Amino acid sequence: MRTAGSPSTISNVINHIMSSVLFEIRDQIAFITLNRPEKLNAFNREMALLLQSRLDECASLHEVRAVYLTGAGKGFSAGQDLAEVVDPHGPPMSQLLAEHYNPIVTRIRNLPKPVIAAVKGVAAGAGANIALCCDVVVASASASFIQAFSRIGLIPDSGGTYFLPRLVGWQRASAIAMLGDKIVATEAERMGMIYKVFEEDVFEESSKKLAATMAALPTKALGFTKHALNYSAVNSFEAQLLLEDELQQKAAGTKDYAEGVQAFLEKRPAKFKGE
Ligand code: T3D
Repeated sequence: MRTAGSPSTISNVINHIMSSVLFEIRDQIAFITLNRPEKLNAFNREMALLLQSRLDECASLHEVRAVYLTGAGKGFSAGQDLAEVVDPHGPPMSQLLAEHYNPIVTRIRNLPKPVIAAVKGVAAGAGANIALCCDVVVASASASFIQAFSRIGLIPDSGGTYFLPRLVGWQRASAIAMLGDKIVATEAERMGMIYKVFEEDVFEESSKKLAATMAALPTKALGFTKHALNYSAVNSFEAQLLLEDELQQKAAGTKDYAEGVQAFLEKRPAKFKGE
């Protein structure tokens, strides 16, 4: 096990515990935990910038083959810390999207590794949309998703107006975004907003098992798949076929492809290394 910024002294231990983003690498999975539980993990500037730097580490570290993003305490994240937006010393509105949320969702989409959002409790505002931009979103039975923006006179951000209609269709996205309804996990699963709901008592174990499964897959091929899916939203059919061709050539050049084919022919499970 490797813990980035491993605590070695008492003050490091305290810093680690008090950090607004916890980070640990175990069994090739980077566990990122939003850690302001007393505020339902609402984002302040520190948390937004720390999350970005942890995602950068996930991109650069070869040993990381999947990312597991979750929240500490009873919620995933309640979005922007609203106390910070009225704080005269807080970041101005002009910084919030440009320096906080847009770089976070862009990093998640551009990370060539699977990112699993494990949502327990509430995911609201930017917290909901950061979860929804992840590759696979799973939730505990008591989780919920709220496009809380209209409740305070804002519009869905953090990619919400991009991902929501693609996930659940225009009509539902339009109603959910405007009404700011609380969508419970089972309903979110039924409408395709999220991948799967796990019962409360098995949520942690099941969601981590899913992350482990993804970390053992051919990482480069998953990265290329993610790239292709990113472009499928904007490409023409012809352009998408060309992109698939280009990425398939790259996938075919990986060691994991050679291993996958060999394992099939030898009738044994493949041992992928993410290379
Ligand atoms: O200018 C901009 O804001 C641009 C940026 C936009 C991005 C956004 O994300 S905008 C959307 C911001 N988020 C919200 O509007 C959600 C606000 N929170 C809520 O509506 C409710 O807390 C929830 C529906 C999410 C959960 O309700 P509940 O009853 O389970 O929990 P609670 O009691 O309301 O919250 C628990 C504590 O967390 C509470 O603190 P306290 O009273 O115990 O000291 C509450 O104030 C705090 N908290 C929850 N959300 C936020 C928050 N504190 C600051 N900011 C929050 N967003």
